[in-house]
Amino acid sequence: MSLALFDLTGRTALVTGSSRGLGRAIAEGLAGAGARVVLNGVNPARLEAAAQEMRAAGHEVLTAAFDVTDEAAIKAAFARLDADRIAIDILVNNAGIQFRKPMLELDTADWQRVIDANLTSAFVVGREAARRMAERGHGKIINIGSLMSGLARATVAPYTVAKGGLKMLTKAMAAEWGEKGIQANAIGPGYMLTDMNAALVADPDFDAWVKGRTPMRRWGRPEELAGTAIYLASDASSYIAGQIIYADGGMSSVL
Ligand code: GCO
Ligand code: CA
Repeated sequence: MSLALFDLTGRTALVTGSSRGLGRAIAEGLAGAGARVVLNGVNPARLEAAAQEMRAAGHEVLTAAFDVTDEAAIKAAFARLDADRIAIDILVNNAGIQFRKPMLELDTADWQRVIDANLTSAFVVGREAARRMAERGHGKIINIGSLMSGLARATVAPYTVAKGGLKMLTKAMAAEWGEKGIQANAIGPGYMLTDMNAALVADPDFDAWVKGRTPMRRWGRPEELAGTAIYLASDASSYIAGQIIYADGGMSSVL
């Protein structure tokens, strides 16, 4: 039965930045396919609330509160997972921030903050997960890039550069970790209806631009990433490595 290829029963997935937005939607999707999920965020209260909601829906949910820009906190979180004998089979590097300002006015500190949160975080968390996946000879890493992994828009340079970097980090992970049984791939969401984009959705001109520029003439819903996440997290993608799948309504493919 081909659908069994998508079954995540018995697997554990850590999704960074998963108390809300795309990360939460991806965690819900992976749980719906049978995975035990470890939610992550920096706000323990918001994290626990999300975990309770998912448990109420019948999912098996743990939480690991840490800041993805704090290497010591990341290492401590993995040490706790080790101590609790929780093996991470699937890592989704989703956590990230946005910061909109033209480069001529952009402080280097703000540039660095976005790069640290969106790109370096995926390397550090990815390395900690991969060290353990390599010992077991298998693992799935899914980096959440963006439409902007390949296309730039004015005023969001550090985000664009970080997302472009995530696409290449995915390929670097594939290059080094494929022989260890670890598959690294990426998802490139388009314009999604998330808190991060709330100001854009509320702007009639920007909303019109997105709808005009997107072949499917609409914003994406976070839950529309679940299927691609399940695919990349499951045996259905057993020979896929170093790829990015754009879930963007076609925006990155057309003028
Ligand atoms: C922006 C948006 C985008 C989206 C998404 C598009 O300011 O243009 O925040 O960056 O978040 O990444 O793919
Ligand atoms: Ca979000």
